Amino acid sequence: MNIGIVCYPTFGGSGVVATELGKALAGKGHSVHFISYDQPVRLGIFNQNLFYHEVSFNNYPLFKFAPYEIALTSKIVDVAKAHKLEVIHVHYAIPHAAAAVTAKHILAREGIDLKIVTTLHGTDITLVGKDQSYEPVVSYSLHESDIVTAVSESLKRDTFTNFSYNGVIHVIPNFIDFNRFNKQPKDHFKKAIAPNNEKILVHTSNFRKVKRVPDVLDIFRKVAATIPAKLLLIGDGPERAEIEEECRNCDICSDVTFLGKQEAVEEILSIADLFIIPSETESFGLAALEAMACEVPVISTNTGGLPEVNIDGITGYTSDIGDTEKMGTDALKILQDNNLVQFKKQAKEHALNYKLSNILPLYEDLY
Ligand code: GMT
Repeated sequence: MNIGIVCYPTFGGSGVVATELGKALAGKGHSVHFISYDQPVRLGIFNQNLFYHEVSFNNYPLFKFAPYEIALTSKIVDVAKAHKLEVIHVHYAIPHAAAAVTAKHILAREGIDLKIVTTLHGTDITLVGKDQSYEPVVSYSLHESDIVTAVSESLKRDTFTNFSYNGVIHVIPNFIDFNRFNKQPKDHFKKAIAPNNEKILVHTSNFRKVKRVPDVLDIFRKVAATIPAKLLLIGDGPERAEIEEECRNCDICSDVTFLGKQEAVEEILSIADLFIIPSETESFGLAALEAMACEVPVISTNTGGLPEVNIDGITGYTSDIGDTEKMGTDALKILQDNNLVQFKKQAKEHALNYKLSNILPLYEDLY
């Protein structure tokens, strides 16, 4: 098939899922055309079936805000006509779904039938999308999409609660490419991070408020007060500078390392003992699943789709938002040597349910 994929090109989960999906579809012989304002970060491979079309536009002094959605719509129309797209699959509703709907209507006037698949990822529904400034357009775009999918049961419920949409929502969870996310520990790297065999705790995020990164430090402080431990913080975002500054002046400073944005997260996860994700809301928690694939148990909140991914007492533990006391206690429980091996095994076992070969056919069936 000829498939267009619209996504954010950044490190965020929706862009990663869209890119990995596109690469897998190309691997199965589909022609896949990415449309975005930048080359998606994980696209960096050559494949004869993969194409990238950049949305570019002329700015003009009159515009306070450059009209990206219009430029995106025109690019979808152009690529759909030139490459005979049958489906346009948009990841993250805002503004991608609305652009696809307008493109579909434009093409219909020329007798071209472009089908829309809209995949909801999280904040497009739970935080940003439900705001009055977006809700009517998102609801309309869902109605006009041919297929709507959500990455968890929780996100499906949130969509029905927050939007005037009563159509079908297919739940297709995110997936893992085990060729990449597999425990491959590099001893020299582990030695450099934890020279005295300290336990290694990891957190990955875009350092937005919703991720509650200060809770990660709180949990780590509790762990480090009892056992020798190191904390690695991966990613970057608006909250990082302030948190890093605070951390520089605190008691655990020498055991905490801010690594910034990293391409090869699997290498870091491969030496980790525990992953921490104490988010306020998380529709799925792909970062947690990537950790579990590398045999890393998870301490998470019990919000949104997290309990679907992190099974309480099996792959780790879940707690109420902000209950860092319990999260610290649970972290220590997991890190006890006689428990850790079992938790690691169970984390990997559950992650295997989300292997790419289980999930890819679900999307292909919908197309
Ligand atoms: O976490 C973010 O805010 C980024 C966002 C995105 O769209 O890139 O992540 C959302 O989509 C991911 C992929 O489906 C999910 O794993 C994340 O849980 C979800 N984030 C939230 O719901 C906060």
